[in-house]
Amino acid sequence: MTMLSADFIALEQALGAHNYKPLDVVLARGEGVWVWDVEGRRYLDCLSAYSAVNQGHCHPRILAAMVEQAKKLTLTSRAFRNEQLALFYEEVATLTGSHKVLPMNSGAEAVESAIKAVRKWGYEVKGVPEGQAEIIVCANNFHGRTITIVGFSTDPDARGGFGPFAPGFRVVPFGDAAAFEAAITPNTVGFLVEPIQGEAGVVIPPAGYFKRVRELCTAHNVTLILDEIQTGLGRTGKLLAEEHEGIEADVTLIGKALSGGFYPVSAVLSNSEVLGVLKPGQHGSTFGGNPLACAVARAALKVLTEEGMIENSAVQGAYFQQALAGLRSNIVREVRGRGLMIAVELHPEAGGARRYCEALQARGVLAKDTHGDTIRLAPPLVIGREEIDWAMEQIEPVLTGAV
Ligand code: IF1
Repeated sequence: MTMLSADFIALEQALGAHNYKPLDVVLARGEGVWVWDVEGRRYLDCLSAYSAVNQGHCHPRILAAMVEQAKKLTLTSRAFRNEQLALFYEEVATLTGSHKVLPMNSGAEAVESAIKAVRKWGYEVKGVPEGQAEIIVCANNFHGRTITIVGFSTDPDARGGFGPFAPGFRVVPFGDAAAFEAAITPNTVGFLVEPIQGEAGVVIPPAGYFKRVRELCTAHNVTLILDEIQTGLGRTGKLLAEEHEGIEADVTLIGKALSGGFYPVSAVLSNSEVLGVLKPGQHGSTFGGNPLACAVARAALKVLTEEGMIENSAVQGAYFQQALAGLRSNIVREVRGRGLMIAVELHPEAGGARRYCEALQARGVLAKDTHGDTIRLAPPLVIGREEIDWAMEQIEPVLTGAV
C-alpha cells in the first residue's frame, strides 16, 4: 500500500514531539530550486531549509563528493587525523581570510564554541577576573536552541520554562550603537550579533551601525562575533554579510550552507588570538571535522564560488525585491532584504502571514511565515529570472486579494 501525505502526517502527529507546526506538505525529492511532494506535486522552494540549501537541492557536485568520500572514510574522531581536514581548513581560511578554524556540526554548537573561546580569551588575554566575563547580545536575537543560547533569547517561546540559565549575558537593542556602548564594562569580552536578524523578520540595521560597533569593539578590546550562520555564504549577495557594512568581525560563525544542506557542518573562524586559547582537551566533538563533513563542505564552497551563486544572489535578489515592491497590494506593509534574504511584512490587519503561506503552498510556492506578520522568501541561490517571474505569478494574486 502506498502511503499518501495524510498517512505520513498522521504518523508524525502520533509519534513525534510536537515542537513544530510545519505546512502540511510531505516532500520526497528535490532538485535545484524545486521540490516534489509524495503525490508528485512540484513546488518552488522559497525557504531553502532556512538557507542551508543555498546551492540548490541535491547539487550534483556536492552529491558526488559526498558519495565518493562515504565510500572511503566517514569518521575517524579527532583522536586521529584525516586527509580531508587540513584541506578544509586551508580552503575555508583562504576564502574567508581567517587565520584559525574550529569545525563543529550544528550552528548552535558553533555559537556555544565561540562563547567558550571568547570567555577564555577574556580571562587569559584581556585579563578579566575569573568568572566575571560578560557577553553582550541583542534583543530579538536568534542563535540556536541550547540552554545557554535560549537563556539569552528575548523570545518567551524560545526560553520560557527552560531555566535556570547561564549568567554572563547582557541584552541591548539591535541597531543602537549608543546602547551597545553604554553596556560595555571592563569585563565585556564579546559582542555576539547577527548582521541581519533572521528569525526576528529580516531586520536590517541602520547604515553605519556596524562601522560604529566595530570602532567600539576595537576601542574597548571587545571581540566582535558575527553570527553569519544564516546570512553567510552568499545569501545576502556577498560571501559574508559583513562585506555590506565594510567591516571585519574578530570571530565569524558559519553553518547551514557550509554543507549545501547535505550534512550538519559548522565552523568558528577567527584570528589566532581567540581560538588560540583552546588547548588539547578543552573543547571538541565526536563528529566535528570528520572527513565526510570536510569533503562535503569543500565541495559546497567550491560550487558556491565557481558557479557564480553569490553574484546570482545579488542580481536575482534585486530583481525579486523590485518585483515584490511593485505589487499593488493593500496588505503589504514593507518589502525588505539583501540579496535573496527577503521579507514581505504584512499589515497586522491582514490576519497573519501563515494563511498567505498556505495559499502560496496551494499554488506551488513554499515560504515560511515568521513572527506573525512576515513572509520570508529565501530561495536557493541558483534561482533564475524565469523562476522568479513564475513565483511572482503565484505571489501576486495571493497578496493582492485575488484569491
Ligand atoms: C529551527 C529561525 C532561521 C540561525 C542563526 C544560529 C542558528 C540559526 C542566525 C542555529 C538557526 C534556524 C533553526 C531553525 C529555524 C531557523 C531560523 F527562524 F529560527 F530564525 F533560519 F531563520 N544562528 N536558524 O538562524 O543553527 O543549530 O539550527 O544549526 O527550526 O530551529 P542550528
